[in-house]
Amino acid sequence: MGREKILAILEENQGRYISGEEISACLGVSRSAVWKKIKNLRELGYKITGSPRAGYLFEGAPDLLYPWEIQKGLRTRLFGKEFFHFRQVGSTNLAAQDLARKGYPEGTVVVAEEQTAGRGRWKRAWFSPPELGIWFSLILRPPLVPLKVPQITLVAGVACARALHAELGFKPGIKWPNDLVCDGKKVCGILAELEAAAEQLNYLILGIGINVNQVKDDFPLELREAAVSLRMVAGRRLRRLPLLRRLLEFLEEEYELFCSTGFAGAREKWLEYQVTLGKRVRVQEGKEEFYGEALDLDFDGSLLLRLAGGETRRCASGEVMLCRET
Ligand code: BT5
Repeated sequence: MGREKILAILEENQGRYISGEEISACLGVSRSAVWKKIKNLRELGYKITGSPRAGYLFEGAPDLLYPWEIQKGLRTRLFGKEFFHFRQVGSTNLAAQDLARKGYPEGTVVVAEEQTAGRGRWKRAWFSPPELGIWFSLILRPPLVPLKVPQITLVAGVACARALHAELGFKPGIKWPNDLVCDGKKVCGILAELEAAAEQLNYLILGIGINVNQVKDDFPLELREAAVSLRMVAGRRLRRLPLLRRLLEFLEEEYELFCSTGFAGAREKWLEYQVTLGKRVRVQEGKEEFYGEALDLDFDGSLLLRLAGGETRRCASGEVMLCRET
């Protein structure tokens, strides 16, 4: 007996008691099999009250990112069809890498309620406390040369911004290349890691971390000024399940568009959400640091800057800090 079937019956009867007999008749299994399933669902966090006379009362599902919950009503062709869920993992990017090496297909998703060693770029740490954010990675196998990977991360930034905008009604900003910010504070980070041999891309892991339900005190001191959660912006607690569904839908749409028609479409949308251009910025590229004005996003995804001396400089990777306007 599948978990989905008993859940479907319980959900259909949400808010009213349904007897164990009725469930067992519907499913064609014994009452003790039903009882075991119910026990298992409760352990997974589902609220199901039992009464010896009346039967079972389904009162709600937990806001956990279980595959069978995400997949319910998920309108994607590929993304999220293979779906791994962890209560706790070191890094979803590393778990996804393992799966990619084992041959798991494009669109495979790894999600964790908590990461104990969440990673940012350049070996920085990503703070990923239990059940308060969406920490996930996607396996991609794009037909592209490794050189185009920075464009995919920009495309992912656009997809996330559009998904949050559509689902929550407010518009996050994109800071080059692909941090999402609200009121100047970081709400989402994206980390792309790839394995390539010569000019051939084997796979790309796209890791995305979104702060959803933290309140200010949930952030460690060193992040309190620079980080924010969607809840802090929206002013209410949010359900993560519909958000993750939306993210996967927008990611698939933008990714397919990018693979079939190139970067131009995403670039236009990036420009609609960006908060970097026209600003004075400090750029750190390796050991080099320079100041300038962010002028434009080039057609290959690089940032074009006008340096203090007047010359133009292209920045393909690096860290951009917006300077405070005085
Ligand atoms: C990023 O790096 O922004 C990429 C973050 C990617 C995280 C996802 S979660 C799922 C997947 N699995 C992983 O292990 N990682 C990916 P970067 O631009 O280097 O930013 C890192 C910096 O952001 C840190 O040095 C902190 O200053 C700050 N930071 C750390 N945790 C944060 C959080 N939860 N919210 C906002 N800022 C944070």
